[in-house]
Amino acid sequence: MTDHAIVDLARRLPQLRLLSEPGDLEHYGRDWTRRWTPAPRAIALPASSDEVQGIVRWANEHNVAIVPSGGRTGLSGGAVAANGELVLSLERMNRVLGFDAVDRTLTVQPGIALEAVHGAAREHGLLYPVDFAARGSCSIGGNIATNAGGIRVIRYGNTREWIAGLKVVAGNGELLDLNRGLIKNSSGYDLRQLMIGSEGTLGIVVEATLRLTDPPPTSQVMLLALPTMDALMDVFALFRSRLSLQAFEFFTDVALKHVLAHGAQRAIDGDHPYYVVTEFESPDEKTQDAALAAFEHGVEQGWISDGVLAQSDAQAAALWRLREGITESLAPHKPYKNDVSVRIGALPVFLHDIQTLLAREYPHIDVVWFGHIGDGNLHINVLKPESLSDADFIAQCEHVTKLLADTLHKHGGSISAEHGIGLVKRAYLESTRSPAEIALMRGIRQVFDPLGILNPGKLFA
Ligand code: 2HG
Ligand code: ZN
Repeated sequence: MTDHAIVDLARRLPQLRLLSEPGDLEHYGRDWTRRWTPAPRAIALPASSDEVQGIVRWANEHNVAIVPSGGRTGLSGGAVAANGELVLSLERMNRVLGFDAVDRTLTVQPGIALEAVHGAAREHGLLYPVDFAARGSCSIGGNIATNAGGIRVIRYGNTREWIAGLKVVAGNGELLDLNRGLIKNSSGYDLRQLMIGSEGTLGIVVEATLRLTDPPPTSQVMLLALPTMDALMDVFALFRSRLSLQAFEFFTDVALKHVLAHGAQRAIDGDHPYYVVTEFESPDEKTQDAALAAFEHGVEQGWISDGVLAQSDAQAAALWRLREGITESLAPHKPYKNDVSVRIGALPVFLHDIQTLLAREYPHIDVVWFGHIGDGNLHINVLKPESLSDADFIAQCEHVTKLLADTLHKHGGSISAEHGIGLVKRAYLESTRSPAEIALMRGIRQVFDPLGILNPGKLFA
C-alpha cells in the first residue's frame, strides 16, 4: 500500500478514523494466535456500512489487501495482519439496530460482542443460543465469519442455524442484502449461507439479523469423573438417551491440572483421568431423578467413578469454569492447537487411533485434550516444552498435524471443526476437502472478490 493510496483514502472518506501508531498496528494486527509478528500498514475503523463499502471500493482501485477484524479472539490466524495490509476493524459498528417481536429477530451491527447479543435477547425474554467462553470479547461478525460453534451446539447447532439475514459488502464492492429475515426462501443459491464460515474471504458483514428462541427451562450442571476414555462414549449415550442435554463437554486430568493452577476450584477429590461437564434441562423433580438414575447406572457399569450435581448457580458456574477456563490457563504454555471433528459414530475408533498416534509422537510432551464430545469435536492442545525453541516446536507439531490430518481423512473428519482454517490449517485443507471442492471454492472466491483483496492468504495458500 503506497502513501498515495492512504492519502486518497483519507480524501475520499474524510470522517473515517485511521490509525497507524506502532501500538495500534500491533494491537489490531494479531488475534489469539501468537505465532505471527503483526505488521499491518494502517487500521481503519469505519462507523457505517457506507464507509465499509467506500474502503472496499478504494482497496479495489489501489489493489490493497484488507484484513477484516472483529474481536480477534480467533485461534487460526484468520484475523492476523502481518504483511502491510489495511486492517478493517468493525469494533465501532457495535450497536443493536432493532428487535422484531413477531419474527423474533434481533438486528445488530457486526462489531457487537456475543455477550451483548445474549443480553439484548434476554431483555426481550428470548435467547440467542450460540455460546462459548470468549463471549465477552468475540464479535458476532467474527462468529459469522467462522460459523462459530461452542458449548451448546449439541442442542442448538452452529451459528449458521441462527442467521436470518445478512448485509454484506462483497470483495467487489457491491452491497448485498441476503435473505432479508425470510424463513422460507427457495429462490436459488443461498448466498447468506455461503458467507457464513467464509473467513472474511468473500465479503464483510455490515449487518446481521439473528434468530432468537425461547429460553430453555431450568437446567442443572453435573461434573462426572470417568476411569477410561472408552467410558466417555457409553456415558454420552446413556445421558443423551435419558435427558435433554444442553451441553456435554469433556476434558482430561492434564487440563484440570492447568485450570486448577489458574485459580479454579477443585470439585471432585482424587485422581481421575477424564472428566465431563454436562448441563441438562431439568424443569421438574422427575428429570433430576432421571439424572441421578443415569448417574447410578453409569457407576454400576464402571463407566463413572465419581460426580457432583451443582446445588446452586454459583456451584454450576464453578463447575463450568473447570471447562471454560482451559484455553486461558494454557495460554502461557504457547499451545499448538488442533480443532478436529468426526461423526459421533466414528468417535470411538478415531479416539483410539489418535490416542495411539499422540502417545507415539509426543511421549514426553504435555498434550491436553478437551472439547465438545457430543458434537464429535475435540481440541487437542500441545504444550511447548521449555527446552524446545518456538520454531522447532512448531515444526514438530506440524509434522504430527500432518499425521493427524491423514487419520482424519481416513475417518471422513475435518481438520477444523469450529475455529476455521485461517493461516494455521491452510496447509491441511486437502485432508478435509477434495481437489474438486477446493477448485470450486477458489472459483467462488474469484466471483465475489475478483482481485483477491479480502483476507488474502487465509483459507487457501
Ligand atoms: C473451546 O472450546 C474453544 O473452549 C477453544 O473452542 C479451544 O483453546 C482451544 O483449543
Ligand atoms: Zn471449542
